[in-house]
Amino acid sequence: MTGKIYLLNGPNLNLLGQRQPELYGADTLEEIAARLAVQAQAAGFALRALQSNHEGQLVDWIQEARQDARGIIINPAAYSHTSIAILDALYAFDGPVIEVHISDIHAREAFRHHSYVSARADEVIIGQGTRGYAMALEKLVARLA
Ligand code: CA2
Repeated sequence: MTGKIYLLNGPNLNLLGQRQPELYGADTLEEIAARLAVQAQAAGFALRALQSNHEGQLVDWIQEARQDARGIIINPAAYSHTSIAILDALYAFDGPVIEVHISDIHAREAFRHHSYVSARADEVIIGQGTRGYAMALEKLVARLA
């Protein structure tokens, strides 16, 4: 097994571990990405971990992934609930896509219940806290095996 896996995180997730730990846990995004890089390497993959607060930047990275990555793990954050652009970019990507939400979006406000991205995601992990990212990587690696 070889190749690259993209870990994409959307708006405000750069604040993980700094605020709202009751909702999103105490781990920083850097800690999560470092753990996932080790887990990916053990499975024979390189991890490219990226975060942006900007929708177009996320679209650009998903387009880069078409040539550069075997699979994508994405937490689109608030763009999950609004972004057809991110959904369309993911439709242009051929590999497996796993969507992660740290919190249980179905137990929160009604506007968080629907994710546009889920229409393209091969699997969606919701409400498992930050360990949802490790679960997503496990599922992605299994699909790439
Ligand atoms: O549960 C998730 O992972 C979400 O994708 C997180 C998004 C939210 O808009 C989605 O509905 C569900 C928000 C991410 C904000 O992250 C913060 C982390 C720490 C402090 C403040 C915001």
